[in-house]
Amino acid sequence: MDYEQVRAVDSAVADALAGEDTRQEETLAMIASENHVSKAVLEAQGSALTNKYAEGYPGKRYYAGCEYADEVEQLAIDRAKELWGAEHVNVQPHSGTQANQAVYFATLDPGDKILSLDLTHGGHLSHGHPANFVGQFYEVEQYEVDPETGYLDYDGLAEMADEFDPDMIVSGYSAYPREVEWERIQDVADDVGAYHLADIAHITGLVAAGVHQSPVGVTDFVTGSTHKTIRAGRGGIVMTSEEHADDIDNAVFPGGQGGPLMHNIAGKAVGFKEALQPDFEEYAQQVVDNADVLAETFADHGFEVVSGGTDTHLVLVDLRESHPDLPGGEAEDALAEAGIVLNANTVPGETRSPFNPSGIRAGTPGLTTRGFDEEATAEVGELIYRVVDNHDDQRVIDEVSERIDELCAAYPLYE
Ligand code: DSN
Repeated sequence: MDYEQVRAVDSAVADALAGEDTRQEETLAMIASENHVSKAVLEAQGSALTNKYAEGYPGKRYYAGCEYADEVEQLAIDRAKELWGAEHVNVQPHSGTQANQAVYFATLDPGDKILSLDLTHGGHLSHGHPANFVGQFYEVEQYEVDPETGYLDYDGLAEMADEFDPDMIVSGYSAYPREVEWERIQDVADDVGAYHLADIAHITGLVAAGVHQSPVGVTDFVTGSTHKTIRAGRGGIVMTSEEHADDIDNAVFPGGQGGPLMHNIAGKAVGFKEALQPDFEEYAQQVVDNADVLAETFADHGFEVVSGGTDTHLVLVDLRESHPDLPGGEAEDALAEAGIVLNANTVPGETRSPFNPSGIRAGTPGLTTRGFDEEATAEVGELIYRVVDNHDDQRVIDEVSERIDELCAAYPLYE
């Protein structure tokens, strides 16, 4: 985009926006939680709906002039119901964390007990980290993955639930590469009489496309964000049954938010329509196929891949075996210099600081949106290994950077 209007008012912001466009075009976005939305979603998010207050819900607003806001929000709701097969959907949460907040607020009292996965094992801040409001308002215990296999320890989770007697069990993760067996966790929740929240923020698109099993209709609540594998722009979503519909709607508004971000809800509506097209299933399958190839390539070169592979869109590498002196943050920096943007990540059994942990996390949603297939992704896997293995060799970083430039030009983003 040329940002002509912005430039006329504010050249500093116009320069930064143009710089970001170029950065996204000329580097590979491999942060597993990121993706690239279509120009249609961008346009909807940049629309005049940003001006509109629409507190309330379609047909029942606290402001006049909501006829188009109603139309857009109802379309987003109806399309989400069709995509995920949910009885009730709330599309107003500003983010995945605020979607989780709504579920806690609807179901728990301060001091109630939450059982969730530890952050360093793949959980999310909003599942109960002490620095997050969840860790401070509720009593939280955390389960872990099996240190040997990297898979969820379902039996350990059941034992912990038995002892801790939680009011809420949280499943769904930020850095867990394997398929989640929602029904096994639901059985545990049933046994101890706890609610079950499945946070599918990372895998919304995979679930919608049927390439990962769905928790909808299995767990009490499903939350997600709308800008990751589903490509519908920034925001959050809550799905539940009719039984909990009013409680969730009241917890989102007025419980936790004021006016909904109607321009973002327009983006969600457009992105959901795109995801309802037949080619979205192909996209989601390709995301998983590409991640599988990436994991294989890493393993072939000697990286320790957590859990030995992936069933999803992400691959987690524990660098401690192959590169014991290289913290994830330094690997992240060297890769960024070469044009491969991913993030350092904690790994199960983490021994370093969360600010400079022992692993790196790589995702394929962004590459796949650009059109990368398995062959192209395997090449990226090799380039990643090369940079990590030669992180202090500027010549190698420059060579890889040149190849990344070629790949970005061959798979353009916004033509
Ligand atoms: N912070 C995001 C991630 O990178 O996984 C999740 O919200």
